[in-house]
Amino acid sequence: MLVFYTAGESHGRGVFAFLDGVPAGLKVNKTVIDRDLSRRQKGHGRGGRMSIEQDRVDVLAGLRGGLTLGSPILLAVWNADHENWKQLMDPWEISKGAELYTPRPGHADLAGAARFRHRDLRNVLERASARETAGRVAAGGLLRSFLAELGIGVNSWVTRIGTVHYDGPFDKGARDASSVFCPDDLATREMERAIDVAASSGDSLGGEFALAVEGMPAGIGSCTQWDQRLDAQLAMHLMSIPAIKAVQIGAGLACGELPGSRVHDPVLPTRPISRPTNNAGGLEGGMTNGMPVVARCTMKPIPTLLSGLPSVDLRNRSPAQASYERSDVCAVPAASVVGEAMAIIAVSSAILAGFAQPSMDALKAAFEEHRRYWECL
Ligand code: EPS
Repeated sequence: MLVFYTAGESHGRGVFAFLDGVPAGLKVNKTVIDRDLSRRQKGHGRGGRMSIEQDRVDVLAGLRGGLTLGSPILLAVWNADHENWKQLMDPWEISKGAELYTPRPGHADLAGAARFRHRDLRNVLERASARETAGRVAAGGLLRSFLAELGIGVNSWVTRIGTVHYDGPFDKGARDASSVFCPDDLATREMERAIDVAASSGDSLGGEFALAVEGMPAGIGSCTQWDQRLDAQLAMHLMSIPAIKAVQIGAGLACGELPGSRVHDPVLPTRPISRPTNNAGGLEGGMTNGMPVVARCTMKPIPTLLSGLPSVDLRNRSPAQASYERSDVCAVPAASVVGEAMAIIAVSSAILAGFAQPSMDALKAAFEEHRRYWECL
């Protein structure tokens, strides 16, 4: 079983990711993790904080000589900005001056004040901040090596910023050349423009990204128990990304409009068995069906607005404008990288549940035996 958690505050010392259940003997590639961390920091529309940070993974436990030990893994991404917040974020004694009392609509501030009875909303936002997703990407970057050993790859790309939509094919080179991680030149320019227009009026923009998991044999996940369904796990992992408001698998919403004859993908007598269409998004009955696993996530606009949304000062309930220090205008490209990490974690978790082995060699042998079985079915 894979255990994955994060810790850390946005302006504290760093963000940390804890992984347990990764088999021994996995060769981990630091460059792959750091590349993902760096991609997460990019994207047209990112704010001032990203010019302060240069995220890199620091391994605190669980690796020796580039290989996993089979013991718990602890990863750190240090916050360079902590230097500027030392007195305000000290674990023992803090100086005053950065308290917040006016909740930002759309952020965790108000609900967190009710949940934890914090008066100073900074105590909520420090953990609710999407800075936490650096820990997710570090963990996902490590597990990318695990999936690669099994012949599985995970990619995402941006398909919408505001009203600008792209529904063409995926191309990795084109995505990596795009300032908004959209594999199309024209759409990239229009998306950039939409972000600039939002920025110039003190506003923010959301959007959508797609992701695909390739190389999965059929039969990963399970139909026997609700929480073992891979579609449910994938949706939960993706929905947990800050600001994600909708997750669709395969044809998603369109399935509700079309008759069965146009939704269900025919089964062809090839070897391995194939499907001419992929409306199911690679998942049937909570298990992979041999087709790429395909999902889409919709992200709401960033809730911290330069223009300031109407709110109240919780000290006296008087009307007040939500506070603004600095913020991203659009973080959909960054979220798409977090989406890859969360999909990697969901899929790795399902594989480890199905093929639990303490060493990578034994797990690989069991997984490859399963793949051969599927390919000859
Ligand atoms: C965030 C606010 C901004 C973002 C941050 C998420 O940070 P700050 O409050 O320091 O200006 O830059 O995202 C990150 C730091 C990151 O690494 O993604 C928020 O309120 O959620």
